[in-house]
Amino acid sequence: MLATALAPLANAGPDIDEATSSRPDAGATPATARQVRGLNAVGGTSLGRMSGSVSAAPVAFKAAPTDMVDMFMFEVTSPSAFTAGVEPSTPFETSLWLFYLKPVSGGGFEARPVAGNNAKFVGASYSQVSFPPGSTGYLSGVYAIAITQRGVRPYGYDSSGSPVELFDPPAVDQTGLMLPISTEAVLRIWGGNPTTGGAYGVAVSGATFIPGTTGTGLCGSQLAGSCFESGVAKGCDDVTCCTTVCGIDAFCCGVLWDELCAQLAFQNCVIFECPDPVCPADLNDDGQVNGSDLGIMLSAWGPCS
Ligand SMILES: [Ca+2]
Ligand SMILES: [Ca+2]
Repeated sequence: MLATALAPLANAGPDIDEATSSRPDAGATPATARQVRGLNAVGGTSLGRMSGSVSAAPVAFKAAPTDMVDMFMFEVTSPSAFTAGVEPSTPFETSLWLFYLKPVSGGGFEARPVAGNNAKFVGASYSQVSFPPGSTGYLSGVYAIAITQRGVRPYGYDSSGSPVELFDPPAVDQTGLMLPISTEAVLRIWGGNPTTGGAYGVAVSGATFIPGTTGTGLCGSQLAGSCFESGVAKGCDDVTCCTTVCGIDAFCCGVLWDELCAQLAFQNCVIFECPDPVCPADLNDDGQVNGSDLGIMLSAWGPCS
């Protein structure tokens, strides 16, 4: 009994939900995906479960569809050990889509197809995806999973800009991995006509939170996270704000974008545009209420003489 009690649980890592304080819905592309990261991720905390919800939203061929796709970005530590499986209690028919993320010049990533699945077994409403058996070209690194209702599929563009399938069609019985038609193809849009939706959970093995050393020190790197939230990376996702804050405190780009850096962002990056003609807090009359006005107020702070 003791051995049983001490046995490691499968998927024993911390959970991640699609919603953050600043963004309630995981997007459908790498630029808008929920990044699985957090302060407790330093050192590579294992990822156990991803959760969220998708809704019935009949929209065909949209780069950023209404909530019929939720994408998560995370670190795969061992491609051969990686699996992601929708929980059987998820109340709608699902598909899972695994993408390799290729960095592109200028920042960001292209999502390239790896594998998809509709049904874990014949008749299953839920999906499970892994790397294609025998594939050796996939290394540890940042990957993305998208969950959709079944029937929603990812597409690239052909040379004339028309949508083309990224994956082979599903088997008649919906089981097995759908493999890429071309591993060089790039996710551009999603198509489908989902009529159901609901809350889902996806159990994950062989993956971790994105480590804090990924995308280090790059102002504007989307891996760096929001300027207004503490994170595990150096820098933040807005180039202008990141440059401003790191000019004040080099720690934010040199070591870690911590809570103090997020506070500096609030103090120096949030700009309230003043309506004409009067804005009492615009002390220097430059049309904005920002840190400059706060500085003027603070420099005059104290007892009247
Ligand atoms: Ca969602
Ligand atoms: Ca979504």
